[in-house]
Amino acid sequence: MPTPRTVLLTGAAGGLGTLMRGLLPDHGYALRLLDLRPVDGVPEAIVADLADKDAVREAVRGVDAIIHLAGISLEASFDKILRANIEGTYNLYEAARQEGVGRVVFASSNHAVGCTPRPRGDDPLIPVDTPRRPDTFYGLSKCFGEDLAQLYWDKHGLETVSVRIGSCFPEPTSVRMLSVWMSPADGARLFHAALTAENVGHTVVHGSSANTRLWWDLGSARALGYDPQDDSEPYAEKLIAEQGELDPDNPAHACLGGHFVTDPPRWPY
Ligand code: NAI
Ligand code: 15L
Repeated sequence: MPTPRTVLLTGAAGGLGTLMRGLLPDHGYALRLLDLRPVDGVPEAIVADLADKDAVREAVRGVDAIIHLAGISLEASFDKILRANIEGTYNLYEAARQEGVGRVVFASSNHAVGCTPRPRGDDPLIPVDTPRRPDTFYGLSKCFGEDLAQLYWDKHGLETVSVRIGSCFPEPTSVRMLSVWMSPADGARLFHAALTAENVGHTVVHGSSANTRLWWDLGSARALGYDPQDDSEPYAEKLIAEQGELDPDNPAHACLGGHFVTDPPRWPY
């Protein structure tokens, strides 16, 4: 696939979208932005709901690739998740197929496999082919997105890299995040690798930095050319002093998905 240059970034007004808008142009991309909400300071950004099939089709027309971040990013009622994450992602893939877009980078989540026990001691890292164990309807919608990506590759030759993102924020803010944190700069490196690697078909990767306390295997991400440069360890001493080590008897600390397993944060809208 030729190196993509014009990339549609959905969810551009959100936290990760805002970080990526700042970083991806340095990797050579011209971004077309879409979100349900206006994007601060970017009047030309497309304001559209993924439910609007015509608007979505127009938005994908002429782009080389799509980074799909838009959707509900926390737990919500099944009805809301169905509309935004399941039907919305379907609408985007269908538009991409119709318009001949060759590659999608899909923001999946650790919560697609959030009920997987976290490694302890010398346990092996969680492999990327670990069975799906969603911890929420939100995580379930990410399982759907990954399967949709597989369907569109097998049936239509539309390639996807599904990135099971850990926690991509400027800094880790919890002891759990020390294991799943992806620095924004590593996030941009991983998205760049996902956009440019050859012959990805549908590839699932874990999305994090090269953390000392890593819980999962980064092999399939590295195979795309991803070379993470960051590690959460410099934040460890302060976070552990404030919050304590993970408690082996606390169910909210037992699994990859952390507190999403026991008490997931809710989408506020
Ligand atoms: P966010 O909630 O800050 O941003 C999501 C954006 O999607 C919002 O700006 C919202 O307006 C937009 N959106 C929601 N429904 C929409 C619809 N129907 N049509 C168009 N736009 C819609 O979330 P964040 O943190 O930026 O995450 C971005 C993506 O990455 C999400 O898909 C999330 O599930 C995924 N992800 C993020 C992680 C992180 O650490 N930030 C971790 C794992 C996955
Ligand atoms: C996610 O999937 C959420 O979208 C994000 O807000 C974080 O909570 C992240 O997972 C996490 O697990 O820390």
